[in-house]
Amino acid sequence: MEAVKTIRNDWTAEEVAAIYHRPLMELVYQAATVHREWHAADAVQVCTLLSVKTGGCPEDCAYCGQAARYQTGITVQALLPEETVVQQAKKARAAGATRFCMAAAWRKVRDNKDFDRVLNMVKAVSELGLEVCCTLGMVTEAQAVRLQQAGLYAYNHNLDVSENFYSEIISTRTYQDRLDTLHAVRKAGLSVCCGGIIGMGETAEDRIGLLTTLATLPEHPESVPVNALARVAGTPLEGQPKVDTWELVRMIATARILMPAAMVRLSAGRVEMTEEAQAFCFMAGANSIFTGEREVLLVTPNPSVNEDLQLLERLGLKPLQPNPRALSADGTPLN
Ligand code: SAM
Ligand code: DTB
Ligand code: SF4
Repeated sequence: MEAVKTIRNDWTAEEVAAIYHRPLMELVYQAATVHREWHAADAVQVCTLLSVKTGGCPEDCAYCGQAARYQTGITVQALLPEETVVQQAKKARAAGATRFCMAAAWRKVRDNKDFDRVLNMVKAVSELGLEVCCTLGMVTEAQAVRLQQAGLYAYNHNLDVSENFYSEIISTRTYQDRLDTLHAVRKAGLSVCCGGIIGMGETAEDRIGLLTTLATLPEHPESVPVNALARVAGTPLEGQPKVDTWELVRMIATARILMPAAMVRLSAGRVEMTEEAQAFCFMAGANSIFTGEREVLLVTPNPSVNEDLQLLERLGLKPLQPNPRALSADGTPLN
């Protein structure tokens, strides 16, 4: 790795493979070095996730506990009232969160009353000084602009896997659909949150393919969630083996080296990880986690906020301070 602070969008799959396959200790050392050049390596952004509409989703994502077609036993929940969401956001802020992500089990955003309600939620939560993120499925540019004007900071839409492996996991929307949504989000001036999942039976080549696609987008996502599959009983992927820690560390370290300015989020799967494994992920360049008093992500378990804050303290890490751009969230464009 050269020490100069340059962002590259022209990574080749060969270069990415060479990084990904480096001897693990060397890879982590290099990623940790990049992390220190670009970020305060002792700061971890604490994000809180809230499912504002749960289950009953028409899509067939093979990993997902919220797809209506799989018998996963979750409680389906219609779109929450705005007051409930604001209460949760206040609690999250009091517990140290600086980013609040609202997720809906929708295929796509529709221009209806529910979307109007989400826009009101975005406005109210952004007024609390939180970075507001939404993940609502596919969006058009016009919808993304409305979200941005309501005070949305970021939009999450994952590529999930490599283009080659994609059809093994989802058939109800295409890879191009996902890229189109990312393009719309970017054009609307929103911060882009886009990453993927490991542990679904993909090869190292697939992981390298996903990382290459992310790192060669015209602009890197500002936020890259790296999820370890949360295995949900009733989904086609319920029987997958648990993700190997070193594979997760490799994925995080490579993402950190390729996209040095991004926040790399250690997302799903932490509940099955030891503290040592999580510490290695932070060393490899992860600088954000999801936590909250509800101890769930969307429909799967997550560590408690107290455990998490204690872990950060033991490791000498501290929750990242609020983002001043989010504090002044009044619908003005980023930058
Ligand atoms: N329905 C919207 C969509 O699919 O874009 C938004 C919510 S969806 C839950 C957001 C992302 O969470 C997915 O793209 C996937 O990467 C991740 N995710 C969902 N279920 C997961 C699981 N069981 N394990 C790991 N990641 C998961
Ligand atoms: C992302 O990449 N990870 C978060 C967020 N985006 C929405 C969600 C993870 C979901 C984990 C499984 C569940 O609880 O449903
Ligand atoms: Fe629906 Fe999103 Fe789950 Fe896919 S990941 S089934 S789109 S909620």
